[in-house]
Amino acid sequence: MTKSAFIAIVGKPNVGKSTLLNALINKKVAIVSPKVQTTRYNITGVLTEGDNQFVFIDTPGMHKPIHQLGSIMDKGAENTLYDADVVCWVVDRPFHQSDERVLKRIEKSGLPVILVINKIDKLESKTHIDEIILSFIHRYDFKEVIPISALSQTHIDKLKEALTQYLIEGPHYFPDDEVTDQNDERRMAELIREKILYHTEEEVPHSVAVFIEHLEQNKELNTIDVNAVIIVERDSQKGILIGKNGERLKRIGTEARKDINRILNMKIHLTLWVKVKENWRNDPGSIERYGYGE
Ligand SMILES: Nc1nc2c(ncn2[C@@H]2O[C@H](COP(=O)(O)OP(=O)(O)OP(=O)(O)O)[C@@H](O)[C@H]2O)c(=O)[nH]1
Ligand SMILES: [Mg+2]
Repeated sequence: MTKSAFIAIVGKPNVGKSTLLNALINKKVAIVSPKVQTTRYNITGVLTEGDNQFVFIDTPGMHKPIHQLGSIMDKGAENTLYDADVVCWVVDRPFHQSDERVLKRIEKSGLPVILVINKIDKLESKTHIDEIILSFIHRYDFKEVIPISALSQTHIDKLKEALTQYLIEGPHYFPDDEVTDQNDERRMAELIREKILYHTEEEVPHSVAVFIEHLEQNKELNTIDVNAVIIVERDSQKGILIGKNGERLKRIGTEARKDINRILNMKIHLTLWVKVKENWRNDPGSIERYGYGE
């Protein structure tokens, strides 16, 4: 008998939700970066093991938004809670007032929740893990508390094991060989954005949108020609992104191409264009066009 479960992965920005998704399905379907608010929309990662299908939904970090984009992200994360069977609430430090936002929504959902303490590779001692556990444990009736390291893939199996009890008999919702709901263009645009997140600082990474404008098979070279557009909010940001003699943009392009080649198994010829669209994060039309709409 086939079984499946929808598992929402929620928490504050930067706690390691996307790293966890990739570790759980053992494939890179969500981009990861040291910057907050890396993930901008819900990303489905599917793991099918025989009769069991786990459908993980990675979500944008829940935060108090200051732009319309942020508001869509934050709301999108909340909405996964109303469709899920079980929740993994990922944390990486003791309870703080900023966790209230997540807690309130979890309480509203009434769902079974596993508290996932991430980044234990970074914590100095067991005392520190206990301190985090103690700060959370009385705030919700957690089904389990599981300390893990998504980065070093420690105790991922334990978490998966705990999740098997939430599988429900019924059909699989995705083909058994499918790993994500995102198409190749989306994944390419995201991998390009990931490189930008690593190579820029302060407001720039948050002001960037990436979309694929054109994609065409080049039969002679046996490659795919890809034109990607990088949107920034100001001319000064365009300058930063391009860099001296175009060096930064070139590096971003090279790294993105290598990743696309390796992860999506596509040999591409990548051309990047940088355009300015002022205040796009507050413009619903632009948000939609760049692929981050509701
Ligand atoms: N040391 C350590 N770092 C981790 C671990 N998991 C994630 N990180 C790092 O934490 C940072 C944030 O990881 P993400 O997976 O992008 O975090 P996120 O929760 O998806 O962030 P948003 O999408 O912005 O909400 C990255 O630099 C990761 O490499 C871990 O287990 N240990
Ligand atoms: Mg993320």
